[in-house]
Amino acid sequence: VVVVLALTLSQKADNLKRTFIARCEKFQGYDCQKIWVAFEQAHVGRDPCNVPMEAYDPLFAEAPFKPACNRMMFWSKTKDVVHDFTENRDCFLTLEDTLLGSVLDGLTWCGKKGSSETFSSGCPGWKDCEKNPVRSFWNGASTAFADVACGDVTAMLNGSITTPFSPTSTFASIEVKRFNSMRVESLNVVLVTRKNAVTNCTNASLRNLQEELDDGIKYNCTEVAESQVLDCSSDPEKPCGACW
Ligand code: ZNA
Repeated sequence: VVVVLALTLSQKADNLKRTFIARCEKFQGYDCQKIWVAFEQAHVGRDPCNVPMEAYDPLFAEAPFKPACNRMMFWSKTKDVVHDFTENRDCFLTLEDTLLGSVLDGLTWCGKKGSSETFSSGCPGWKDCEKNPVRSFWNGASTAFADVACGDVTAMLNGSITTPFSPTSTFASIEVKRFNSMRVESLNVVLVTRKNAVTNCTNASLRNLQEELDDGIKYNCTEVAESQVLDCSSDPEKPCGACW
């Protein structure tokens, strides 16, 4: 039983590497083996509850986030609709459209003290401990991606919840704080609404968002029906500026 279990575990980690490399190879001009090694060294052999986000700095140096002024899209609680949109249209770029974001999206991984392997099961969950390898990666990636934000920045937030700008979200706790008025001209919130929307642009949490912004960054908010976002993803002829 122990042998079968050990085989299953190592096979899962092999799958993770295969997925990582296959997704990475969709991007031209990178050494994916080298990127994998930088990824491994961030978590391998470490206590899976004690991986700081700085552990990923060598990985971020290997495949840096490049600024895409006026096209950068942040999001919170809108994962499906935002990626449906960015997969179909070139208007905007989310973190998950970058090399490292797309390679690791949806994956779970960790190391173990005294082991040189990467595991893809038996890893701490998002909330089990703060410094787990997955959460630290996304915190570090969100920091680095927000640091290069420039021009007019867009954020897709969820108008079907009472607190679209939640203080505990990555968007509020990390990304907004990194927007620098030297680089970022404006933040444009797209508040995605459904028929029974509970929130509009006058929402209290969005007032907090405006107060959080670095002085000099302009702020706009537009309520957009989810159906309108989906229509625009399926119509590549429609100019990006006509979506909302
Ligand atoms: N692609 C990701 O898995 C991911 C992306 C994870 C964390 C952060 N990001 C960045 S930050 C993303 O590119 C957006 O710009 C920002 C969204 O983060 P958020 O404001 O915290 O929004 P959210 O919808 O609460 O969380 C985003 C994602 O984080 C989720 O889809 C999950 O993958 C993960 N997550 C957040 N909270 C939990 C969680 N996973 C498990 N348990 C949780 N409690």
